[in-house]
Amino acid sequence: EAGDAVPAAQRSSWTAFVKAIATFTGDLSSLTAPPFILSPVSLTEFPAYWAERPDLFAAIATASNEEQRMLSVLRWFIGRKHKPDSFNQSTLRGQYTSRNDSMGSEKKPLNPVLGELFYGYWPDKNGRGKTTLVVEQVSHHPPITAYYISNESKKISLEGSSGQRTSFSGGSIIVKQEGHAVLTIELSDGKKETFLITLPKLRIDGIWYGSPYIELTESSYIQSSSGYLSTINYSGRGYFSGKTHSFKALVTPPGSTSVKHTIEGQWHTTSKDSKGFVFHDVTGLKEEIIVAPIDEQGQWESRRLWKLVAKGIREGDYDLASTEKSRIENEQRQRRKDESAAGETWQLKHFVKSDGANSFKLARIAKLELSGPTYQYLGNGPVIQ
Ligand code: CLR
Repeated sequence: EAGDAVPAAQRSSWTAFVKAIATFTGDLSSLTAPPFILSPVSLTEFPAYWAERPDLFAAIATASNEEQRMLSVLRWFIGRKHKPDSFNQSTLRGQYTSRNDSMGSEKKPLNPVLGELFYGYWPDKNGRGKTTLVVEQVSHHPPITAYYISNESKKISLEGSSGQRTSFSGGSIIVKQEGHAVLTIELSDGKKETFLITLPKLRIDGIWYGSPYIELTESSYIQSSSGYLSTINYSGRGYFSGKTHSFKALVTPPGSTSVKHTIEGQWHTTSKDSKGFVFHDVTGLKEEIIVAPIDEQGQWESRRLWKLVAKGIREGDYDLASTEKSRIENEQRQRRKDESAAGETWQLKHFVKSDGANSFKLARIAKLELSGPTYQYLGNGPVIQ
């Protein structure tokens, strides 16, 4: 039944919202949605999903050769074999199903303002080194979020940006992701190995019932400068395995199309390699990022900026949430007006737009298509203790 998962009092507003999405093209974030579907978390926090397994991120740097490094990048991307005493999470599970885990369904995140920042870190434990995150909202129309994650002691970093183009088809929201990420490792001989990571296409299903969830579709790629390539094919219920969140990853060596490793499974739980060994298992815990206490954060830092909106959403005080949200949006509009009157433009703090030469070089190896602008980190993030 339509709106089954929607609180009775919000059904008509949900129906109106769904109708609006169906006839809308462009930036979904600007549509007003009923309260039950709102998340108190801004999109600037999402890049943290890349490193909620900081041990796996660090492990890439210590893998023994090109082939093992490709497999460890893939394992960090999809997840890792379960050990009872370790935390388990993959970038995919974090990015695409964690709101279902924590809030019961996919939700509408807060739409970041231009210049919004998110800083945090995962502490050094068991010699894995400290991992730090710097995020900046580098564009508002269209929304683009740039991020830089690094573990200096392991000489490994991830730099990328994320934007989305949305459309509506067959009752689902289709999200084409723009942008990509580049993972860089400095090897012991000082040489660099880089990995271009492209982003999958999303389909948001379950809209009609008011319980949206993400299904990944088509393929994404990880291209190493060593020549190793991982092709990850996604499918959902009713496709080749019939199970939700299914994937099949194929790893090919440099200059060859003959598949050397095949990994198959469900990215939110487990998978096996072609010999039947468990490749990953993410049914356990993750490790949340540590951020400064809200009252010590700067005025552009996400949790401080959205503090009262988030409080309103969490506590069901939607008047507070919407008054505060309007206040922030009006303040932004005024700021843009003042800037154009003064002939000025907003200055980014940690990133500059770049030509993405390195990304395009990697993309050419497997003829991958890249979309969206590329941003480069300036190396000037704060040190948070
Ligand atoms: C942002 C980049 C992350 C992965 C990711 C996960 C969920 C996506 C989000 C991205 C972009 C915004 C998104 C969201 C799911 C729902 C939300 C598409 C790609 C839209 C704007 C909200 C639609 C409202 C429904 C929930 C009804 O690495």
